[in-house]
Amino acid sequence: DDSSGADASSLSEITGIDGGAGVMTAAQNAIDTYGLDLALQASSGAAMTEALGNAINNEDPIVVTGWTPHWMFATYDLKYLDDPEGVFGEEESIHTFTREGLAEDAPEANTVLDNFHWTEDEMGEVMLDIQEGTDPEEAAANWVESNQDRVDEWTNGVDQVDGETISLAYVSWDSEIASTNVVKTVLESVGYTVETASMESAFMWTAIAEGEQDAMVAGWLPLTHEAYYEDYKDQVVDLGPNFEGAKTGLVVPAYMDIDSIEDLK
Ligand code: PBE
Repeated sequence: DDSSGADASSLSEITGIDGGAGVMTAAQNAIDTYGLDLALQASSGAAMTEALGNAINNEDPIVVTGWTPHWMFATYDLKYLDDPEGVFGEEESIHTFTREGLAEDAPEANTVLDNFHWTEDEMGEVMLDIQEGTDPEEAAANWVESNQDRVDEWTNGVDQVDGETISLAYVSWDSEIASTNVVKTVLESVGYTVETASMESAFMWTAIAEGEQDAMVAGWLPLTHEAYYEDYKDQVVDLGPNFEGAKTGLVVPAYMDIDSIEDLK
């Protein structure tokens, strides 16, 4: 039987990402709620996708903490496991947050950040380019150059500035590497000097709340970053969604013999 390698019963762990990610909290909730005899293995987004690629090469069973938007759905044949208990929530939106006072201190940047909004296909182009080996800043610059109409919507009515600095915090998740670099490129095109800083999830939220960083485009709501949002919502400014239709969950290769988180029991 050559399908035995895809047998979920031989799984001992969920291949996770960084411990501060909301999808990790949800995955632990799934283990508890469904009574799964699986360990949640923390690593990083890059290590998770590497493990996924290796498993797929061998048609081995694997279950990962996944999310959309992500290039892995374009590269591999994957499926989300059904979540009848709703542990991973419903559809999510990715929100842009700034520190308090940015609208007064840097109104042009604030307008660009407020206008920034894109689709799964658009983000997907940048993500795939990076995945195929292009440097993130270069992939963002290429995308901006070939999507000038879209970028014009975000910079409409924005005056050029004279090199003022804007800092953007992000976490090195593939989706956020793409969005943060695109926003950086667009802010540079209106004259800002943009510094990006990659950090853990919790630090990203505190850096905005404490005004150490100006903005981030990586706030997943309502569920994924709920705990961070509850802690900091009075100290940050929510500019609303920059992406709608995001999702998190447990993801497996399509060749696996299961369809629901319940089948992991
Ligand atoms: N993610 C990607 C993040 C938000 C962006 C789903 C891995 C998280 O779980 O916190």
